[in-house]
Amino acid sequence: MLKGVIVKAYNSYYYVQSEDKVTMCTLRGRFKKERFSLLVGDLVLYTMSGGDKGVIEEILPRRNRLLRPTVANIDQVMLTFAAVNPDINGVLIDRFLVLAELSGLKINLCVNKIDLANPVELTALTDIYQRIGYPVILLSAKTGMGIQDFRTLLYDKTTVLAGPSGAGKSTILNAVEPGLKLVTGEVSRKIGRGKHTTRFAELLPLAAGGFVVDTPGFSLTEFNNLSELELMHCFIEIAALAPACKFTSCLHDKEPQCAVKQAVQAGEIDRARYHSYLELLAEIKEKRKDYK
Ligand SMILES: Nc1nc2c(ncn2[C@@H]2O[C@H](COP(=O)(O)OP(=O)(O)OP(=O)(O)O)[C@@H](O)[C@H]2O)c(=O)[nH]1
Ligand SMILES: [Mg+2]
Ligand SMILES: [Zn+2]
Repeated sequence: MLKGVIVKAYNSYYYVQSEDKVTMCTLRGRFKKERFSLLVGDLVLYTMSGGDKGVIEEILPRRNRLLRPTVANIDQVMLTFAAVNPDINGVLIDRFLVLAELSGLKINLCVNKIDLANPVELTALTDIYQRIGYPVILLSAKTGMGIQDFRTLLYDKTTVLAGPSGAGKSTILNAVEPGLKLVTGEVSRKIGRGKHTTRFAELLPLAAGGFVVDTPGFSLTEFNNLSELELMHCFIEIAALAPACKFTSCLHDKEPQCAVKQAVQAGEIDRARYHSYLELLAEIKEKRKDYK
C-alpha cells in the first residue's frame, strides 16, 4: 500500500499526495460513513485501482486538528498581522491569540508590511509577546525582508497562515513560493465575501518540502461557548501564575491574594495584556447573562 497525505477534498474525491505525485482517490466502501470526518491533512494508506485513480484503504491516526479552517496534523500556526493597514494593536493580537491558543498548536506571531512601520513603536509592541514566549517574525512581503528566514521556518512542516484580512498572508506565501500564484489584494477580499469561494482548506506543497495553508482573513467579534477558565488558559503567562493564587478558582479579577495581579503590579505581566484579559472576561460574563 502507498502512504500519502490528503491535500484537497473536492467533489467526493480526495487528492492524495505521495512524494511529488498527486492521486485522485475515492474512499473504500467501509469508510463511507466516516467520509465527512476525513480531513485535509490526514495521512492515509491507499492502493491504485487501475488507471491513475486510487482507493483510500486506511486512515492513520490524527495528531491534531484545527477547527478553522478544518485541517489535520498541523505543525504550526503563523498568526499574521500587518504593522500598518490594517494597523496592528495589542487588543487585536490578544483576541486572535485566544482563538489560536484554543487550538493547542504551536503559535508564531508574524508582523508583515514592516516597510510601512515605525520600528520603535513596533518593537515596543512585539517585545511584549516575545517576552511571553511567542516567536515574533518581522516581514515585508513587498521588499522581501525576512522572507528567506520565513521560508526556513516552513521547511518540512505543515503551516497554517491565519489572521485579519489584508494582513498580507497570500502575498507572503507568493513571495515564499512564487509558483503558488495566490489571489491577493482587493480581488481576494471580494471573492472572500462571495458565495463561490473554496470554503475548504487545501495543503499547498512547497518545493523544498512541507505544506502551507492559506486562509481567508476573518474578523473576530465573539467567542462563542468559551468559559472563563478556557479564556484564562489562552493567556499563557496568566495561566502559568494561576497556581500561585490563594483561591484555586481565582480568575484574577476581584479575588484577594492573587498572584497574577501582584505580577501586574510588579511589571512582570504586561498591563495591557492583563486589560485585554479583563475585557474578554467581562464579555464572556455579559454573554452568559444574555442567555439566562
Ligand atoms: N506595503 C506593503 N504592502 C503589502 C505587503 N504585503 C502585502 N501587501 C499588500 O496588502 C494587501 C493585502 O494583501 P493580501 O496578501 O491579499 O492579504 P491577505 O492577508 O491574504 O488578505 P485576505 O486574503 O483577505 O485574508 C495587498 O494589496 C498587498 O499588495 C508588504 O509587505 N508591504
Ligand atoms: Mg489572502
Ligand atoms: Zn489570581
